[in-house]
Amino acid sequence: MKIDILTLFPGMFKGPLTESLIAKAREKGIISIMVHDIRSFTKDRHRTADDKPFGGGPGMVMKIEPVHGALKKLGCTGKKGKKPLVIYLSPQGKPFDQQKAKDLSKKKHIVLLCGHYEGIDERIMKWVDLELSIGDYVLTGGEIPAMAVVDAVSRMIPGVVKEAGSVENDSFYGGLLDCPHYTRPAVFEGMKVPEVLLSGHHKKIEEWKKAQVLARTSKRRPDLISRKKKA
Ligand code: 9WO
Repeated sequence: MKIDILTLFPGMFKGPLTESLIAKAREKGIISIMVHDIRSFTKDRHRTADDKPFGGGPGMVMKIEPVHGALKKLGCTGKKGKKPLVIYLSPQGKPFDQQKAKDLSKKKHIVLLCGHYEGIDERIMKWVDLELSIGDYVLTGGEIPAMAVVDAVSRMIPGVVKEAGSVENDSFYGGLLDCPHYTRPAVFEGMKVPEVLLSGHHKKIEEWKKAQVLARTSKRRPDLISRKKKA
């Protein structure tokens, strides 16, 4: 899978893309992720990427020409042919969830467009296929949400996370909260690990996990239980 990220702040992506499982998946060639600086598509002497909003108001708006130039270079603006899926990250988008992550992980090529300041000139929406929100809060830009999408989508691609697909995603646990986890030591400052986990009794362990998943989810996120019943 190919992921292109368009941003005015490419440096923000260095950490998340060069550490841990995402870095490994890139090295293995399972995913190709490229970050492009929108400013490099400006054509004026001052490399202007933003301007004052028409109609007044606070802050700055990202200019359409450099963003359009970047989308054009990635083949997102043509009339025909297989085009990448262009996704804009904004609080106005549809909620991004595990199902969306799974769906997107099957795409060949996606482009994540990150706005900053008060956003991008609305006319850019002509080339945007999907607007996604990772939650109901406003950030300084779409960069962190783009990283969240890259991370969630990448781990759904076979080979990125060990045992992906089988264990949590398609099983009973899908759509519900995870159970608690423990590792050595078996006792820490007097706190014991639940006995059943040390018993070696696999059937009882599975039953315990299932009960934990249901108890936690109904207590903390009852909405997920009613959603699952409907699905
Ligand atoms: C700025 C602003 C200032 C005053 C009043 C309202 C305002 N809204 C915004 C705004 O939405 N700015 C955005 C900043 C423009 C697009 C990029 N930015 C962004 C994306 N912030 N938060 C997101 C985001 C994206 C996906 N999921 C959650 C949040």
